[in-house]
Amino acid sequence: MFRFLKKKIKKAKETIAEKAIEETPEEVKKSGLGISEKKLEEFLWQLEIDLLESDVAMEVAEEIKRDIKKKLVGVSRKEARKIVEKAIRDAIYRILKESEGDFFEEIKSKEKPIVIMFVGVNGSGKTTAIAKLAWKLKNMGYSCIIAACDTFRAGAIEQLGKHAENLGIKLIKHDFGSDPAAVAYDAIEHAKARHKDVVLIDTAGRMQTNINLMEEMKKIKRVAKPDMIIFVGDALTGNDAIEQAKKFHEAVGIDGVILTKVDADAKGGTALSIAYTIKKPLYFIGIGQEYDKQIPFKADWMMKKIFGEENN
Ligand SMILES: Nc1nc2c(ncn2[C@@H]2O[C@H](COP(=O)(O)OP(=O)(O)O)[C@@H](O)[C@H]2O)c(=O)[nH]1
Ligand SMILES: [Mg+2]
Repeated sequence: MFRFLKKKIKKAKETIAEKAIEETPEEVKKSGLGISEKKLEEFLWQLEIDLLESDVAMEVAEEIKRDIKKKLVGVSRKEARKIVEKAIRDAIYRILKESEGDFFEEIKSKEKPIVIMFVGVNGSGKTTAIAKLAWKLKNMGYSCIIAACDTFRAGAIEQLGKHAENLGIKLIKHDFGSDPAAVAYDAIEHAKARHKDVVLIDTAGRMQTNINLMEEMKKIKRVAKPDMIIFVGDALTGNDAIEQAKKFHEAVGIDGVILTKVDADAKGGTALSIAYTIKKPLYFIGIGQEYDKQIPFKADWMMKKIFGEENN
């Protein structure tokens, strides 16, 4: 996980602490400064490219660069060496910390049934994320209903049906090709009648540029009036996932993010930047196919992965 990002950050730490200081002209050093602004710019430029190559979103890479620069320009030579690592760490930690959110705390205060709608392109991992969350919610004592509103993709209803059966959770479904908003409506009515706690609405994917898809999402939203809309993105698609998140956010408004397939993500930039880019929390990350492989996103967890010594 995050091998790329880890390597790039390590490189930045070393080059700024060694080369940027060494290569700062004598006359600047004599004035007591550790790194000249020009030298620092050069190395931060390289860091920015490295971050972009690790799937970090442009605006996030720039923010990190600005943050580091603020801390390092004008410090003494002795100080510079000491604070390079801290400056880089702090810049990244601030972004990660802002990405945190407590999903379970968030739903606690909501009136039941709590309706949660999941959106995202085909294959991003919506159905799996719903099954994992339903498993978790059930273990926490919430009663759940799942609404099979992906009536578009062949096999989608059966896939969800299998999960529902495994988990012992009621699935509300109509036929393939039917109106997804009607399925959502039925599921919510069912939940109200049976005093269920949570309704999880699965939706169809296709492409985020597909106008029909966005219209369909808006219609489901109008009918279901969800308490929360969660965008599900695939970490492996990098900046695409971030662009998708923005598109869905524009169309229906997103309250939080689940990033899937993080277990297979060698880069790491998507996890670092997706929530920060749309200013919504990254509630969970998917780290495998099993039900228990979806964990709340924590800044400290990711810091350990990208600054820690262990090789993963
Ligand atoms: N390795 C891994 N695979 C995942 C994860 N989440 C989903 N998948 C796989 O990604 C594929 C697409 O998932 P699915 O839930 O059907 O996506 P949907 O089209 O958005 O509903 C499936 O083969 C899942 O098993 C994850 O966190 N890690
Ligand atoms: Mg699906």
